Amino acid sequence: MQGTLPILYSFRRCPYAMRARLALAISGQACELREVVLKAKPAELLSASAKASVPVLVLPNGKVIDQSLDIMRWALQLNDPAQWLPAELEQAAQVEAFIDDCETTFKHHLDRYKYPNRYAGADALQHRTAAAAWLKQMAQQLSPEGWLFGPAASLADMATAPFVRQFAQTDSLWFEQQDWPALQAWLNRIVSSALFVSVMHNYPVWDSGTIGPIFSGPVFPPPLTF
Ligand SMILES: N[C@@H](CCC(=O)N[C@@H](CS)C(=O)NCC(=O)O)C(=O)O
Repeated sequence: MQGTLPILYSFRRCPYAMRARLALAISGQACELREVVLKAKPAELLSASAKASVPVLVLPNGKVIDQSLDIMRWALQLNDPAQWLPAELEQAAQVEAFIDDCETTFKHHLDRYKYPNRYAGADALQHRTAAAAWLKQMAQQLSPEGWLFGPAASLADMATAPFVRQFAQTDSLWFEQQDWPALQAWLNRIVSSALFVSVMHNYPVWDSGTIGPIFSGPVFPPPLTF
């Protein structure tokens, strides 16, 4: 049954779901959270979105948003206290292109580095090298303040950090040994933030037909700069 809060179908470790939760949390938009198991998706998720990937957000009016970036934009358009959305059209296009490149080029190599057995003929180390080259280029883009587009965090940082985190965790010792101080600092700053920690809370798997727990971000004292 649909209540007054949006329903978020989520999977804690999914980088797409992570970024959706980041935007929902910073916007202050509370949701009913339904933690799913990807191998046993609940009927409610399948009927909301035939595509059945997570995250999926079902609004109280029945509208379904089933792309993580669209969920981010929806939440930030309601409330964007840290000004993650680019203010200018030209920058918006650059941010869009950057996120797209991360999801295609970087993620292609990340998946084959992390799960070589799922891809016939994939050489994990070759893909690690290719992903690392992408990251080196990304690091060159970091501003003196340590963010991808300008002096503060933006949609680009938040939409891509969950994928870089996944890359770092694949072999954390190797990642820490690389000479990428600015990139490592960028990732650490994001994943150790109160916001990120809050969206990684462990919720029990949702039982079909029940009401899930309320998900909402931490309350930050103004001014909010992250
Ligand atoms: N383009 C989608 C991709 C979401 C996606 O691929 N999520 C993965 C989990 S990380 C998923 O649900 N895969 C479907 C499955 O494993 O059955 C988005 O941005 O929301």
